Amino acid sequence: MVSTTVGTGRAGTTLGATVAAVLSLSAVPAQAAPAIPKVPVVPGTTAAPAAQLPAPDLDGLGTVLRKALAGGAPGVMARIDDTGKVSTVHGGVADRATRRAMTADHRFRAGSITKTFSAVVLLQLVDRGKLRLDASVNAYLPGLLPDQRITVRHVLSHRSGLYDYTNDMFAQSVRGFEAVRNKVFTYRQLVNLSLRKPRTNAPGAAFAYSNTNFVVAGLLIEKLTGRTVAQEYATRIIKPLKLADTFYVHPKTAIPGKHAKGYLRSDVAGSAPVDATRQTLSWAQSAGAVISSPKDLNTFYSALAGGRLMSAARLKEMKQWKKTSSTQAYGLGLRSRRLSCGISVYGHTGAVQGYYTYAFTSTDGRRSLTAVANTSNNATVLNTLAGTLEKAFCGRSGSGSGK
Ligand code: HEL
Repeated sequence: MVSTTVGTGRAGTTLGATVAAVLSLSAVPAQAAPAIPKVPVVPGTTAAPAAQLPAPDLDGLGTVLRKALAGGAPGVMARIDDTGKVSTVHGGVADRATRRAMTADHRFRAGSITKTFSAVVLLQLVDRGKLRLDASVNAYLPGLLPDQRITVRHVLSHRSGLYDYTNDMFAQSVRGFEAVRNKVFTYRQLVNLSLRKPRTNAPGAAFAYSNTNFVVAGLLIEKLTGRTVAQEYATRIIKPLKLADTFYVHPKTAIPGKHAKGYLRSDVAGSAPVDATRQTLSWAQSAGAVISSPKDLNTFYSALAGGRLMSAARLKEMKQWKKTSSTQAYGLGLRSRRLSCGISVYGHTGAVQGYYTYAFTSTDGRRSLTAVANTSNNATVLNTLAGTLEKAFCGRSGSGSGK
């Protein structure tokens, strides 16, 4: 595991050079935690500027990432951007066949982080008076949905009740993936897969995470702009923020340039993981097909939180949190998590075949973390990776897998 810090801060430190060393270091003694005042909060309400955040705990971050490697991730990478100071931690391999080392500058599939991209485009359209959040989806896409009461806001907050068709698609992880990895769907085909099943709740009545909602978002983007989702991401987000590692290549199957290969764990114990790197991701599109890098996702969420992607009024609406658990909440294409030190961060998670991602930012956007493991269908790694937020934003007082 290797960690470096560049920018205005201290020189880089090396935690260990090989995966073997990493795994043998998993019992690193916990460091003494500095006294950090706890602030009583509800999710998403603490506006702690990055300047007031505890310093990131890079050693703790390394420990969390070692646990992810021990849990079965071939490689891990994390990057913190903190008001100009960049810290990275990485370990393991980006490619199991060649043993090429993982470093924190690899591109990967960001999965549902794409949902924030789609929400940003739609909120920009609200800003321009082209879309109303409380209008029926069918007002823009006549006849699409069987319930006139489903609004744009319901869709972006996962409160529409539209069934998630991926539940059935990936009931068997490898077989389900192989069945769709080269397929090209239209948005309407995906919506129709959902509509074969009853709604999970009445419009607005409950939170029920569903990819179908953000497929509808893609349809709205294309209908309202007359352009493709790829074009809208490019002109509204990728080019203005100069995100050189961020792509939407659907239905092409390759990740351009330097990238980590992604490995899908089989449901069958003892079976080798499947190299899932190449796929159309057509089953997700505007719900999950963005390719990016830790650097770019940190830039993206910092820009979002810093108010550079939409008006203050729209950002406020994006952050109208509804609780989904005691520590988590969902806004519009945006997650909020309250950490053990009382600080809330927001961003999104991603889980597509081969890749797990956490990309979150402080409420002022000045400190951002992206952490990635090139595995999936592995709950141990997914849960372990959540500990990176604690180490990045709570510092040494952060709880979780890093201690
Ligand atoms: S699921 C999530 C995550 N989101 C949702 C979306 C995404 N990803 C998917 O819908 C893919 C589901 C299949 C992934 C696959 C695997 O692990 O590779 N799992 C199986 O096949 C299981 N049988 C809510 C976790 C999010 O964090 O928002 O990304």
